[in-house]
Amino acid sequence: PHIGVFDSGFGGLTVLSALLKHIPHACYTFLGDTARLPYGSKSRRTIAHYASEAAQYLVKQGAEYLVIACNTASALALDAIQDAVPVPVLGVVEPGAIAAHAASKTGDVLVIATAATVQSHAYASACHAQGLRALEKACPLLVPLVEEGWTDHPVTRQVIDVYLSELRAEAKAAGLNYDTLVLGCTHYPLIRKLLEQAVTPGVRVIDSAEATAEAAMKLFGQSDADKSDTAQVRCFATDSVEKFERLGSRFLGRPTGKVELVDLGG
Ligand code: DGN
Repeated sequence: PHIGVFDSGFGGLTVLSALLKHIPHACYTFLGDTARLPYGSKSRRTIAHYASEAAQYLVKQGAEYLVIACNTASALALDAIQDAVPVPVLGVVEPGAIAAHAASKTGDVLVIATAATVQSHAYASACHAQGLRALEKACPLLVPLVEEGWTDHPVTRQVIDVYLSELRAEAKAAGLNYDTLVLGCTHYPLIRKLLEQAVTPGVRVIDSAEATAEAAMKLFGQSDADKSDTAQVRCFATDSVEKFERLGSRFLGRPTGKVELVDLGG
């Protein structure tokens, strides 16, 4: 299959990395809207407009399926994107909630994400739809720390400790008996180990990138019509291709290859 993968920047390469593990024979076109990021500070209307344009571009490139590899765009604009293109569209929020449901015994989960994702309460709604209670917390300092490459750094450990101790206090006040923590941001898989070390022992960590790749495999990874041994990956960005190439390989876990510049207009 030809799978289009979209993010506001290059963080979604963690989702592409998980997709490559689960559906290794596919052809992937990744588009990062680096000229217009961050989406987190923009309105739902603008995010829907930008993300729909990007989705249409990927379909024009031949994508038969789309993965919205950005929590913010999935949380605020999934319906608009689905209306804008004629192909199946999968976001990262619902698979994260379904994986949390499978992991949690107590039915109470915690979600960490960017401020925009938390404000939308998309994870809380998706978790409620699974019969879970969810408490969400914005951890805005984690994205810049990961982009700085501080993925195994004492400052990042300290920041995580502060956020998680606040979250523990909020969960206690809300009477939650949580046993699962959902990573609701594309950047967090890079600090998964640090987060796992910082959570209360016994709490399961769910990565929505992994969960999305598993969902994608069930939805559109079964076709072996055009099975080849190696995946093809093509990356496009709307700006800053050098930064994309430089930082992107850390998120993808391998070199991104040459990133092509694209102008979406609008
Ligand atoms: N891709 C965004 C997300 O998953 O929410 C994080 C990046 C950002 O906020 N700049």
